[in-house]
Amino acid sequence: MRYIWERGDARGDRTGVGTRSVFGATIRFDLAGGAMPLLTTKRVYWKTATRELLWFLTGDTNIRSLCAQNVQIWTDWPLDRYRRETGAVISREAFSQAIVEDEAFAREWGDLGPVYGKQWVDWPTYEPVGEGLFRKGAGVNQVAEVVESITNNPGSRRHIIEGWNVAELGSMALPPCHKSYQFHVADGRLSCLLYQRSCDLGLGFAFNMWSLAALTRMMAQQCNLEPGEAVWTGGDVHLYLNHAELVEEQLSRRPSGEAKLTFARRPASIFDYRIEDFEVSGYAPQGAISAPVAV
Ligand code: THF
Repeated sequence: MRYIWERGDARGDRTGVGTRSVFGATIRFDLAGGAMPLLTTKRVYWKTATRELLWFLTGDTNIRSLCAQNVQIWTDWPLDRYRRETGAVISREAFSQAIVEDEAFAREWGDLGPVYGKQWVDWPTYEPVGEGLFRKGAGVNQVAEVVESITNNPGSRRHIIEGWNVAELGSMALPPCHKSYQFHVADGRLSCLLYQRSCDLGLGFAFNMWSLAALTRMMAQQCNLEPGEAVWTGGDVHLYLNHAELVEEQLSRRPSGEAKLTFARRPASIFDYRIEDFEVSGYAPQGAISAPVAV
């Protein structure tokens, strides 16, 4: 964070906020013994991040079920579109409430397009039915296939879950940031490498790193393997210029505590985890710091 803040390249960006950024960075974190990469120099709402991960695994791309759990991390994008297209003056709270209470409204305004969940568990396929004609084939459940391949062919170098569906990028509210997960088995341990094309180090990173580790732990549990390493690689890794307070405050703090994750049970499949299954101990972070998200 200090390196990027002091030495990163100044770059304009899509959101207009402006960033300091480095291109290409890697972090390795050993998950042995249940250790989790959970930032301690600010409080990270790991349950929110976990609810997001569980939502991806359901294949849902509508924010309605997130809003119903008061998870608002995706609300700003549909809200922005609603305001732009209708000219309505509406608070985030009122918009989120309308999404929860009004199913038709949620259908019209709450969907993000074919983002993570859709690609992870229902990547579309097409079958030729005649000269230049295609019909929709069965979707590919990449997550289920990776559980299968890790179990039956652990040595494979193709345990990949990909979010970057080139043909569908245009209909997504936002193209995937954490776009590619590759799993790896060695010595009875399961590791995972995430390639994230773009990383908001001030806000999203803590969530993305937690989710990478949580997904790796869930996969390991399902495949009867020990947790290995969570390897995170970022493309454009940046700090938004309006995160100055967050950055200065975090850099002035000392890390405290060490989070560990245990599972309350072994769910029947990778798709059956509930928030109650995640038990975190030893997490003793410093206070939360709020910062605006660039939309
Ligand atoms: N866009 C930007 N600019 N940053 C991101 O981190 C980001 N994401 C997702 C998609 N686009 C992005 C959305 N994920 C928060 C956390 C994750 C997000 C978006 C926002 C956030 O505001 N976190 C606060 C509050 C959490 C809460 O509401 O409880 C925090 O303090 O951590 C990266 O995947």
